[in-house]
Amino acid sequence: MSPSPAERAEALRRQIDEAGTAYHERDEQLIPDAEYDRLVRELEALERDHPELAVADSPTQRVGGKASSRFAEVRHAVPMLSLGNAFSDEEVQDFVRRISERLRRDALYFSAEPKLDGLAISLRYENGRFVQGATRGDGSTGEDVSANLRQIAVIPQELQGAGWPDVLEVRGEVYMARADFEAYNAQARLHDGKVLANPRNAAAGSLRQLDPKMSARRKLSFYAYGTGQVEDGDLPPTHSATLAQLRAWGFPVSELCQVVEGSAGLLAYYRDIGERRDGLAFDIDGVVYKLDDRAGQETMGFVSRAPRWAIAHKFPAQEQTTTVEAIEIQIGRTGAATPVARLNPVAVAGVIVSNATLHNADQIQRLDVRVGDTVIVRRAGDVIPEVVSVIAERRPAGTTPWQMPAQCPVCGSEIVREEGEAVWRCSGELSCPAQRKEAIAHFASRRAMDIDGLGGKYIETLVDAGIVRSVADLYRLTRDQLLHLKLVLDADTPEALAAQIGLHLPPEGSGDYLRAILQLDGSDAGWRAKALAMPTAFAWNTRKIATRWADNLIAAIDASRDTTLERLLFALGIENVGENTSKGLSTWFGDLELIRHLPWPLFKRVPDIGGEVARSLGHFF
Ligand code: 9MJ
Repeated sequence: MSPSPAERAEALRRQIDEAGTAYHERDEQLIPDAEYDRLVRELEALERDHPELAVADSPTQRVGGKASSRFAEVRHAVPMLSLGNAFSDEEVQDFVRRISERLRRDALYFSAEPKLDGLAISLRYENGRFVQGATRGDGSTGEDVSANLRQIAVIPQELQGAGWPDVLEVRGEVYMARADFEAYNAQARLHDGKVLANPRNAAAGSLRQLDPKMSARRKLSFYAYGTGQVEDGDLPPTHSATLAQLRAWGFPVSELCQVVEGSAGLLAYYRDIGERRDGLAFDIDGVVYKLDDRAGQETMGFVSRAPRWAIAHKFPAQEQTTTVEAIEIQIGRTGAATPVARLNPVAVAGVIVSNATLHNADQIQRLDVRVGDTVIVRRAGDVIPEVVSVIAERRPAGTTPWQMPAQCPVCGSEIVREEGEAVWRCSGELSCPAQRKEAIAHFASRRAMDIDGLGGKYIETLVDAGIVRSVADLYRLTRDQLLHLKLVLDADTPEALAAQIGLHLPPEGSGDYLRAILQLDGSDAGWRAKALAMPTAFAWNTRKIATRWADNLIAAIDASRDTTLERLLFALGIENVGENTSKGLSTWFGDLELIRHLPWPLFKRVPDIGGEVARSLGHFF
């Protein structure tokens, strides 16, 4: 039975409160922001449809968390509000239409700003001196974090220029730049291993450190985006001019702030910033639009917790929750064993994600990811999706910590870790089919031997069928072998394959049909080998395409015989030998035979080649 609206509202309030308290008071993230937003919206809709369910202490009526008791309380003379959210173009158009109707104006100008993902704070200046800084808290009462804010270099202690009001509260976001976050974690890994989950938690956590010295260890930044109390003095009549004034008084204001017209201008800004997002120095989770003129803002006023003249337009969530179905090992070219989480497929920012990297065994241990866990996965730009954290509250009973298997799942060789190294490796080297496939793919890649057309799936089959064991075997492939390979692999159903190789399939459902299909079962390398050897009568067009591919590939392999020493050395995939080292070796020695027979310590004579690279070369040859 589905819950009644009252029960559902109660459950939503509990979930939202739990997540909100953890987030605002313990800097802990129980669920991704997108899921939090979704729960709040569901509750809002429910309270709209059933006004009798709306209660005064509902999370829909509140802003942020309540002040925690460790710091002195600060009452905000002007409340610190939060922003309503828009998730679609239509919601942005509605926002603009509401203002247009209320103000009876067609041309509307907005200040469009990046929405930083940090911690909102208010800075109080009296007669040009910084006197107090506070967090937002519940919007009316926050925490006095002045001592920690004084550690932030970009926050002025004294205002520059002249003409500031006697009392001026400047509001903005404290955040940690991505580079500072990475640098902090790199240090933490070397020392106590206490790495921070993301830049937002890093910023929030350090502002709420009781010891300002701890706070100072983490490099925080600040952008101003508004004002609070203003007494005995005036600010310019528009938001954009106010930002310019704040900049002149010494506050950092984002260069990305821009004045645009109407919903078309807002949406164009949204797309532009969305495209630049991955390249920014800091995390943003959307953009903010604010009606530019203050008179219009005053007419629009507020609804319970947010101004009617501003809205946050969120980017599609880059994080989602899902469950871990399995943790498997992927073996790379140099044998590195990377654990990969197989996930219950989930859409993240418009792409279905079913695998996420766990980076290495240390990372798994740190996150304590287990099969069956509910996890937060993140996909940002072109990077491989990753598991960010585990939602401990949702762990089912009976799970066990994950352990690196002792043997390579592909070849059965021991998986080992060298002293002081983070990565575990399959010790099978080129006897491991996984490493062999990767080595061959690297050999054929564009910057190496540039053998165009030899994609991963062909290499996979050639290695599985035992036709190619080493890169040397590529040079023994015949046109007919490649032709058959292509025909077999490109057939995507048993029927198509059967037709291509001239096999008559018995009626579907009969035992003979099953036996015939089993012979064709793509999961068994054996059938491929069989099919490769089968004399056939092919559909003419398929054959023509396959023939052209095979001819081109044979030509590309042939052409690669005539390459440079530098490319060949790089193509061999010797550990620690990249393009630069290959170039150095090639210039220095000029001859493969010489390199092959050189006693390894002599490699150290080459500029930029150290002991480790020299040993790798010695080991390889
Ligand atoms: C952020 N987070 O970057 C506001 N914000 O304005 C910007 N937040 C805001 N503006 C009024 N750029 C309340 C919050």
